[in-house]
Amino acid sequence: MIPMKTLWFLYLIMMAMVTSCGMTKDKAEQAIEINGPWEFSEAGTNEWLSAKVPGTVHADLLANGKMADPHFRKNENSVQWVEDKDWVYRTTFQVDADILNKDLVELDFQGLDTYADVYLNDSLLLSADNMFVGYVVDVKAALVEGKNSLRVYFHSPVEKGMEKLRQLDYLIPAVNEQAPEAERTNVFTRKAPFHYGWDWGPRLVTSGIWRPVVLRAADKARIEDVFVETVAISEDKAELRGFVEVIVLEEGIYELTLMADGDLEAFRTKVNLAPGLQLVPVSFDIHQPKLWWSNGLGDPYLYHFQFELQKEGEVVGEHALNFGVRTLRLVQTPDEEGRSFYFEVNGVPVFMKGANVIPSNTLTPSVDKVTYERLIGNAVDAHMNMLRVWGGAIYEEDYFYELCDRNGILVWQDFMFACALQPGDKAHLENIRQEAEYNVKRLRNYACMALWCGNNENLHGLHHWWNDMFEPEVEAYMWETYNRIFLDILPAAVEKHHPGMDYWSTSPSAYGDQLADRLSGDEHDWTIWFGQKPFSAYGEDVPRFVSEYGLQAFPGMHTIKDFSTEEDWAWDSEVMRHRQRGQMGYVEPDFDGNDMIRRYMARYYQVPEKFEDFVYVSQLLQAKAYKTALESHRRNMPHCMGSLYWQLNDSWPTISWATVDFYGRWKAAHYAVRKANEEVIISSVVTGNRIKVFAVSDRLEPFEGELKGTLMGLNGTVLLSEKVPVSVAANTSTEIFEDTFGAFITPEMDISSLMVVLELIEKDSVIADNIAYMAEPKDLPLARAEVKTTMEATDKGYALTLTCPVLAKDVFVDTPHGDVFVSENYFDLIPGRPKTIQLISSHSLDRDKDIVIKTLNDLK
Ligand code: BMA
Repeated sequence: MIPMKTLWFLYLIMMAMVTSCGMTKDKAEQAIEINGPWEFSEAGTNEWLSAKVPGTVHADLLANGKMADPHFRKNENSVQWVEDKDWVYRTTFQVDADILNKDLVELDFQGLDTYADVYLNDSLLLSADNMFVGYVVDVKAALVEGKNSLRVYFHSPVEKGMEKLRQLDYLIPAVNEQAPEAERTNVFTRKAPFHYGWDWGPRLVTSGIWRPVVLRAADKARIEDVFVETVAISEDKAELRGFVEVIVLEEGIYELTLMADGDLEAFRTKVNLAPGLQLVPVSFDIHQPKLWWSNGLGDPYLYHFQFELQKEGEVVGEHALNFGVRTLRLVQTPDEEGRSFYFEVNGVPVFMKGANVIPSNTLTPSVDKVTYERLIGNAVDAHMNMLRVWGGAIYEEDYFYELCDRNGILVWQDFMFACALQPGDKAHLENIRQEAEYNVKRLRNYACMALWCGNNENLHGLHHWWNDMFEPEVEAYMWETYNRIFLDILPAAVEKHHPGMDYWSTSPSAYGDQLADRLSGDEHDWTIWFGQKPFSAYGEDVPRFVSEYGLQAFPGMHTIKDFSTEEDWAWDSEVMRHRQRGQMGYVEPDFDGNDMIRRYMARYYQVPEKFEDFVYVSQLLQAKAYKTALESHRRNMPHCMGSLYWQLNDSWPTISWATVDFYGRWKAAHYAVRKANEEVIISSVVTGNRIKVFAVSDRLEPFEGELKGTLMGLNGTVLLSEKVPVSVAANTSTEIFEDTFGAFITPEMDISSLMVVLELIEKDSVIADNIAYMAEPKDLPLARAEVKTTMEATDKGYALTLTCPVLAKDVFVDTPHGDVFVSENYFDLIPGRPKTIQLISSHSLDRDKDIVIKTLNDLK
């Protein structure tokens, strides 16, 4: 019934369709990437090996066979020495007279990780200490014609951090760093916090040139940057304004033009510009604009803007920009409960369906474009319209935001601060200011940018985790530093460079920078998982916007086989304990995420003995949690207007909250999320003998339909089948039905043997469906399920049809190598109703040998 959009090969097609914006190609300006060959060496050893730039020392050591694969078993432990060393990268490059004669010649280091001394022709050019900013240095005088040498000396970030730590007589908390408490240093260094280990990722404290190094040269003038914003949209026009930032090297009269989509002249002006950095204001209208919409609401149309700067008829600067015309705001209006918290796109309140993202690899430069496309593809397939770039990692690559722009995925963007406090010295604060300004400027033109958020859980931590850790004067200093950064420096950077964009000082919090209270603002609902509440708690005291929640599962066996050997295959083996980073000593000594999975499993499922079955049920458990959460949040619309679960992806093959694993394999939960995120869903609440059915619709128009309810036994006996007309309201949740099961459920009946199949019918098609059970899976009297299959070849693989006379619960269709995409999986096969799914496969499959079917019934 649901059109199957998720085909692996579509990622490749998408990739081909996506035109890369990449680096601006200016005719006038020259930009040459210094791409080596580069080599690297441990400082002091003079043993040079080939290196990949952009990259990391870990990836280079791995490529040169000098380091074991940290993703395999417990190898991570054996690579920790890397973080204690200093590393040197070097290359040479040619410069010709043509470049040297330009008015401006610069080296642009777009990402140095992190404490780096850069030498050009053996002279110190730059000392860097923030991986999140680019460094641009004038090198006209330092370059020579012909061969030039570049050497970058990276100091051990851990050593540097320890030097700073030793200067203090107190500790600064950093709860997730995987190091003894007195040796946690990530807060001293403006470097991705998760490199130091997190509760889902390894500790790989990298060094390296992680973003390109580019030699840039310009004559007369150069367009340095632009900023464009949509001020207003009316029926027939959009009003836009902004400015163009020009570096002027030669005074004079310049002409600036802006062409939209090739031939539409949007703007033209003549200006007299003096040498230096100049801002040229731009304002223009677009008539009958094509708007940018978030996924599900319409096309995310992007205009192609081409800015051109001319002097005396000669083009001296160009700048290309793909721009989405849209208005967007975060609406926080007082209401009966507190305040709203919702995003309005082009005037339409939109429920945010999405997830938190982390980097797809700890070694972030190793994440290639295909992986980014897969990541955003997985979000689109699951009907998401928002991703949160969480604050413990990196300000993502431009390609990430380009893909979000093209696919209508809004971005909640954290600044890179998470679960920790910060030092308050002047140099550190100044470093943060520069980082904020740099990244706000870098990302401000993306249509997808929906919110800047100061940090992740730091305010929560100050109140709940670290309140008794400090002497009073240190505590006061911590607060002062907190306020300086999150209530002053960061919002000032947003206001200065991204006017009109909303800033939220911390996630989660209530209106007015207060502790989260569920009455306004956003919430991280960890009462389920960390707080051990039942899944039903997702539907109680529902927050206004849930920006985190989740439950862990094991990745599938194919992935487990990739990182472990058979001897490790037990939920509590040494390797599976090592892989599990969520330590929860507060529950019980030595309690970890694996124990928590098991504990939750026992509440809802019979805990299987066999590891493979345990893995399968862990995924069903997670899917059940996310289905319950999403349906609860959406049923509570418009009180609740967002549901971003923790987390979409993994940074290594592991046991985590992710719904898609490191290799891109979907866990059961991703299928569940896709279904619960459909444009129209029906969701029921069964209490005793009563059922309430809700329809949640993201459509902007109301519609009429019929609700069909079929009460049946798990063995297939139909007790009742009825249709009632229903009206579904636009862009909200509507209760469409409430009744008792009346005579159909008698006191002597075992109601756990019943199920209700709910279908919402519009114009003879089922547009949404769901199944209500009367008992938890562990208490369902499931019969032996003999699932019969037929298989037919299609042009993309195979169509597999399954049938079973009794309920087959949580049907998992698997193939031998885990390289076949199954369009729908982990579904309940309704008694007597055949279901056809697609197997997307590039190789041939034999139904008898290659199709493996597992059901929950098998485990009884
Ligand atoms: C949230 C996140 C992360 C963490 C996750 C799971 O608080 O912000 O810091 O990984 O929970 O614990």
